Amino acid sequence: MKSQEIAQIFREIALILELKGSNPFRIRAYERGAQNIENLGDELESLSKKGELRSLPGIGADLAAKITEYLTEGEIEYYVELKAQTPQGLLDMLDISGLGPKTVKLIYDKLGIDNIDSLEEAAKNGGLETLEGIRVKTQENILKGIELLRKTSQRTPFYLASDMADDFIGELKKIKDVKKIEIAGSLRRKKETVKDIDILVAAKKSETIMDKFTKLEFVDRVVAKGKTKSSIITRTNNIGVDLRVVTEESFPAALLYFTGSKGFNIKLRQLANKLGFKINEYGVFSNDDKNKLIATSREKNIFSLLKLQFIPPELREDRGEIKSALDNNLPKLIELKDIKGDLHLHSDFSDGEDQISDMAKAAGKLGLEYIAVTDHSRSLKIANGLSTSRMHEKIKQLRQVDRKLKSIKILAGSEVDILNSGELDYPDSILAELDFVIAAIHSGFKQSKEQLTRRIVKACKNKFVNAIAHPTGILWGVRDSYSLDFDEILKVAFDYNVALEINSHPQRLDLNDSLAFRAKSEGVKIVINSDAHRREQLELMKYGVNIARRAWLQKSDVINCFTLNDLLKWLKK
Ligand code: DGT
Ligand code: CA
Repeated sequence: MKSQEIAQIFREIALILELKGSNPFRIRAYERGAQNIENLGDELESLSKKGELRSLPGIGADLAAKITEYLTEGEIEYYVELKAQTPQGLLDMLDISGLGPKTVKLIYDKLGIDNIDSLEEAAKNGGLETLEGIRVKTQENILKGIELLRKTSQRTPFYLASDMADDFIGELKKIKDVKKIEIAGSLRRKKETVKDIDILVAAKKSETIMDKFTKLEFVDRVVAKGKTKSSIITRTNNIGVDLRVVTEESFPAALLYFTGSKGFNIKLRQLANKLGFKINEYGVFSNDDKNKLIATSREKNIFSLLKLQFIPPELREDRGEIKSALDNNLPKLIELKDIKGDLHLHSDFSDGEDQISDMAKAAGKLGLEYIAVTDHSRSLKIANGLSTSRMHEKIKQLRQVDRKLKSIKILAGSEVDILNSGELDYPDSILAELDFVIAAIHSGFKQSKEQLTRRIVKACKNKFVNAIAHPTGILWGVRDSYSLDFDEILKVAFDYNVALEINSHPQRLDLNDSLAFRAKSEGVKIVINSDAHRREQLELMKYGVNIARRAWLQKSDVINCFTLNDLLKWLKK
C-alpha cells in the first residue's frame, strides 16, 4: 500500500528532524501527515491524480508535493538527502524500543556515540549515567531494548510479510510465462513471524521471470540472481524474498518441500520411504525404479498417494500431524467464517475512535451476529478508562443502540484492569451489570512470575470474569511476554470456566499457537478477538484465526463461534 509506505517515510523524516533538533512544528507536521494518510489506501492515489491532496487534514502544499513525488518517482529526494546526511548507526539506534530521538541526540551530542554496539558498551559500563536525565533504570532499559531489537530484527511479523507477498504475487502473475504461483515457507504455514518470504513459480523458462522479479519497484537490492532461485531485499521493512522457478511437473512436490517445515518434511520423507516412494523438491518417485516420476498435478495428490488425509500447511510443524492424518483424525480447523461474534473491542467511550453504533454496524457488515463493547476500566487513565458514572452512562446508551439495531446483538462489556493486588478495577456491583467481562494486565509488567501468575489466578476466580485478554502481554518489537506459570493458569481457567484470548492484533497474537494448543488439550476454552479501536480494525480477526488454526483449534473450542444463545448459556455457567 502506497499510503502506508509514505506514512512510514514521513514518520522517519520526523524522527531524523528531531535528531537534528529541527523546528518542532515541522516535526509535528510530518507526524500528523503520516497519521492522516496511512489508512487511506488507494484513495491517496486518486486524490493525487485529481490534484486534491490538500483537501486532506494536515496535508499542506509541501507534504502534498512530496506525496505526489513518491507516487510518480517512487522516491522522495528530501528524504534520501536527509538519510544520507545522518549516520546510519544513529538511525539504527532509533529502532531500539523505549529510546526516543531526544535521548539518542543527547547521547550523540555529549558522548559521540553513533552506533548500537558503542551504545551497548557504554550502557554496560555505566557510561551513560554522567548524562543528565539518564538513570540506572534507563540504562537497563536500553540494554533490554537492544536485546529485543537483535531478536526481532531477524524476523518480520506475519501481517507485514503477507501484505508484501501479495504485492509481489500481483506483479509476478502478470508475466505471461508464469503458469502457477504460490506462497511457500513459514508464510504459507501462517507463522506469527517469518524469516523471509518464499515464493514458488512454475514456468518453462525462468530468465525473463528472474529479470522482472529483481527489477520490481519493491526491490531495494538483489542478493543473488540465478536460474532457479533469486533473492532480494524489499525497500519497505527490509524483508528477504526468495523466488524459485520450477517446472510444472515438479511444482506440487516443490510446493510441498518448500512449505516445510523442515521437521515435517523429514517425517513425511520417512513415511514415503516405508511405502516405497522417494519424495524431494523435484517430484515423487517410485523407489524400485529411481527414474520413474509419478505424475502429480496438485499437492493434495501427494497426500493421497501416501494414504494420508490432506494436512493443512498451518499444521505442518511436526507436532503429531502425520500420525493424526494417518489415523484420519485431523481436526476440522476453524475458519474465519465460523466466527460469529467479537468480544473485545473499543468505542469512543474509552480510547476507540468510533461510536458504539458505528462499531456495531461495521461488525454486522462483516457478518457477525453479536459483539461486546469492552472499553477500558477506570484506572487506565492513558486509555481514557471509564469512571463508574461514565460506565453507567455507557451501558444506558449501549442498551438504547442495541434496541434500535435489529441486525446485531450488542453486549455490554469491559476490559477490566487486573490491579496489582489481583483485585479487579470495578466493584462487583458494576461488574454484575455487564454481559461480558474480559480482564487484563496493563501495569506492573516487570513483576515476578509468581506475582503475575497470582494476579491472573485471582482474576479468574472472580465470578464475573469471563475471559483473560492478551494473557502473556507480548507486544512485538516493544516488549517480550512476561513469565507466567501457565500450568497453574490453565488449571484455574478450566475450574472457573474462564476463556483465554487469542488477541488478533498483529503485534500481539497472544496467546500464541503453542500456548493455545496447550489450553485446548487441558479443555480450556479460547476466545478470538480483534481488540479493534476503530471500525476497520474489526478485520484483524483473520490474524487471530491463523493462530487458532496453527493451534489445532476447531470451532467447538472457541466461544465466539457459538450462537448467541449458546454463548449466553456458557457465560452463565
Ligand atoms: P522461516 O525461518 O520463517 O523462513 O521458516 P521457513 O520454514 O520458511 O524456512 P526456510 O525459508 O529456511 O525454508 C523454506 C522451506 O524449505 C522449509 O520450510 C523447508 C524447506 N527446507 C529448507 N531447508 C531444508 C532442509 O535443510 N531440509 C529440509 N528437509 N527442508 C528444508
Ligand atoms: Ca522462509
